[in-house]
Amino acid sequence: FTRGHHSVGIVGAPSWKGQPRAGVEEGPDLIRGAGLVEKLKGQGCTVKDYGNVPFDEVASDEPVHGVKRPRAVGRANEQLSNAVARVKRDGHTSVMLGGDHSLAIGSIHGHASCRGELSVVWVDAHADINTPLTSPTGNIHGQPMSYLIHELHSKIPTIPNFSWLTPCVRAKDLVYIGLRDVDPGEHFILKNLNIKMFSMTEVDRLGIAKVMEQTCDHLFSRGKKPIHLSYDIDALDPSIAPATGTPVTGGLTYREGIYITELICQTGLLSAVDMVEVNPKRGGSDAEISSTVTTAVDLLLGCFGRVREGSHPPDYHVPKP
Ligand code: EXY
Ligand code: MN
Ligand code: MN
Repeated sequence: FTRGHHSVGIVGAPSWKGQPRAGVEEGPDLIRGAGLVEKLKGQGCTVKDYGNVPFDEVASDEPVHGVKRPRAVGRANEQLSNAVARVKRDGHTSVMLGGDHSLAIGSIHGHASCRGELSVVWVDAHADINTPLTSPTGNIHGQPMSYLIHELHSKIPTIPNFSWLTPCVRAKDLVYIGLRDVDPGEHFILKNLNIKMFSMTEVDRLGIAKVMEQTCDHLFSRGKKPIHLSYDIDALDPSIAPATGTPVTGGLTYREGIYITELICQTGLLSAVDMVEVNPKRGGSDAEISSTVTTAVDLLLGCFGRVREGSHPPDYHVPKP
């Protein structure tokens, strides 16, 4: 009674080390606590929760090439890649609950290790494509796409605990939606590699329906690959999702955010989702935290068949008096 039957495997990735603000490691349990599993089952999904990845402790972790906490983030992503690969081998659509957005490195790598070439839809206020050497902050959550893109491989220095990682995404298979805070080095990379992007300007100009139409046209023009949707909650406007580490005003509305998930679901190609950067410690009140977490859950429900017009089981009939 939803669009198709979905088998979902959930992996929690409670790590904050790709950025400096504590609290984002509480994301996975908060999103579960808001009833994610029950609600997915309620809309007809089969769900297996694989629990949280038990990330290894890393003793000393001095910056390298300006990159902060490289060893912890590198090792966590190696562990996460293995966890996501297992979910994919078991035949589920993977749902990775972050944690900060550096965890997309392991999630996408693990996904690609099982499914080969992917389309990546990156919904975010930020492009997260700084190399270690263009990064203004050294925070790896602003860098994950640069480690994953083939075309940037020669620009990435050797970082400890990242030797397991090989690039697995082509620049032409990546689409951004929601951008409004892009660093100069990132902008150069996006333009130079001709990466498809729909900044908030294009969302304003075209409307979200055309943005999704053109996203699908772009991704499907060279054949259909499994889709990896990497959803940063800060893509949404801070009025709806304020509890996040790097909020940027002028973001997606709740309806635009949900529409993206409905259309991605309709492609039938969704193979993995990340939901990242929910940070309760950045919420100013319980209401702000709960609006952020509820939105994260609603976006995930949209990925797996929830439609706003409502739905009914195939055998439904109106009772006779
Ligand atoms: N572009 C900035 C940096 O590289 O540090 C800010 C990145 C924020 C990243 C958030 C997760 O999307
Ligand atoms: Mn991000
Ligand atoms: Mn972001």
